[in-house]
Amino acid sequence: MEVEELISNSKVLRNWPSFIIGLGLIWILKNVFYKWSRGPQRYTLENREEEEEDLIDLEDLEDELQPALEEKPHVPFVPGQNLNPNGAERFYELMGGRRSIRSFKSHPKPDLSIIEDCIRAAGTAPSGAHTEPWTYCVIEKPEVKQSIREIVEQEELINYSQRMHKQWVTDLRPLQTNHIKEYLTDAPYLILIFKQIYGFSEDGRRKRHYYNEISTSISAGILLGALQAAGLSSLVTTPLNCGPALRSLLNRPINEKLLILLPVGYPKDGCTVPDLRRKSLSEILVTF
Ligand code: IYR
Repeated sequence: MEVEELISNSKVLRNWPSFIIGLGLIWILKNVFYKWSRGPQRYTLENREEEEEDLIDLEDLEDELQPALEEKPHVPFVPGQNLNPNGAERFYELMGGRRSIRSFKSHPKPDLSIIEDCIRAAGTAPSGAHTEPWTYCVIEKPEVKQSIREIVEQEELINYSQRMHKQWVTDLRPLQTNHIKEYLTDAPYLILIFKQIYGFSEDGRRKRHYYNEISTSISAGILLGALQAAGLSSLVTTPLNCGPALRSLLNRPINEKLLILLPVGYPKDGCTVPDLRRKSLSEILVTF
């Protein structure tokens, strides 16, 4: 009885619908005012980054703005020689033969100089404002590969059993993958590709790295082409949740985020791959 009396006496409780509408209006007005007082949102490329930790506040000292590159006269362009009129067709044939493999043999171990040449090729990639925001870590020491495998397998077990949606695990069934990653210790080389979300200028100040993920991905694509041209096989992996642990294992700085972990080498004898087909040209090309 007392509670009912309290309710009928309380103006707030009796008029709860108007009270809630009032609160809603205040909230809407507050947001409108906040947006208006902040002025137009400046588009910074850092805003595009998905990971929250990527959002970096680089101070702009407007009166001291200098380009990161030296401002100097342009030089004549030397066009690439198209030595081979069938170059594109031959390149397609080369890349058409590329497959991701999950079974590598440890021997023979390709010469490190071949890997270096491939990474040199990857380093020719275009990048936002020519910032070249990539770091390639090449691992050949068995004990480092073993530590990487332990980190990845531990996370992948959780990924497969808890983090990945059931549909995702189901979609992967035809690829016959699981959390056991023998290739991480079998492959003679692991290349860990890091995107640098920002860099440093000579005076130690932070430097913006525009489109760092796209730039590093283009560079990684060129690496795949170079490895294929060198007769080497590779597997593009993006192990979920392993980036920070792998970065600390390799003592890489905080501005570097793992993008791709790429085992490289030769396929084991009897290595098999999923029976896949690629989209035809008409499925991927639209002309106007
Ligand atoms: N990273 C896991 C799962 C995986 C995810 C995708 I998407 C693939 O194309 C293949 C595997 C793994 O490497 O097993």
